[in-house]
Amino acid sequence: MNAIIFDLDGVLCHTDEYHYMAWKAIADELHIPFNREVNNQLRGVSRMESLELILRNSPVCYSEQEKFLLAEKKNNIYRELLQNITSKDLADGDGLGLPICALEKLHAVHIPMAIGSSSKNTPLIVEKLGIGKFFDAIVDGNQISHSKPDPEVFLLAAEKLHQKPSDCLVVEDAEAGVKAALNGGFLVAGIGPAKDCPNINYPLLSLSELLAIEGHPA
Ligand code: B16
Ligand code: MG
Repeated sequence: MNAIIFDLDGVLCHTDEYHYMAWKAIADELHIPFNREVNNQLRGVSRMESLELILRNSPVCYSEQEKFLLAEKKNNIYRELLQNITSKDLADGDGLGLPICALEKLHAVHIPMAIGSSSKNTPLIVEKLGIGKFFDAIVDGNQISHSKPDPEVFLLAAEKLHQKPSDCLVVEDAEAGVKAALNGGFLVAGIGPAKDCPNINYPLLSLSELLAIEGHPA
């Protein structure tokens, strides 16, 4: 592998927890059952598609205008939570700071790296965490027409890195993201809930394990 494409929410940072909290607030208000199992189905899925999945558990039929307002309300709650994020929200099972350490080591050996996220809030999150300097390309929900499991976000990231998909490793926490990467012909490492997804190339307990992947120049 020549390059790495990282998912953002749930891989580089713990903002997946804030997505959960914001959707939970909306679901509770609408008296729709919502738990972590339902939330796991929303990982990597766009905001509007996430709302549709939640509303499947409601007997009420919402108009397009009502759905738009609900999605906007969720995003406002989410962005409010994002105001407080710091480097403590960088994700790693092994403890605070390790992702920065792993990113620094990968950056030091000049491995091209990109972010491939469905989130339209990517620019705010990257700025708050101060991790933009590690990446040669950032592709997010603002730049794509088709959300994961469509491979568009990763294909665009590979193009920006001037790499073939088969030479890039995608790191994902979501089933939808793993499917997107496999659909695009990428190598895939699964972390968190995606660790046990079928057909992944590498199950990861922490991002620091990327440094030990066979074939890596480090
Ligand atoms: P936003 P990722 C995804 O980010 C999240 O996993 C998913 O829960 C969210 O619905 C989606 O971004 C859209 O996010 O509402 O901020 O545009 O995992 O692809 O980095
Ligand atoms: Mg994710």
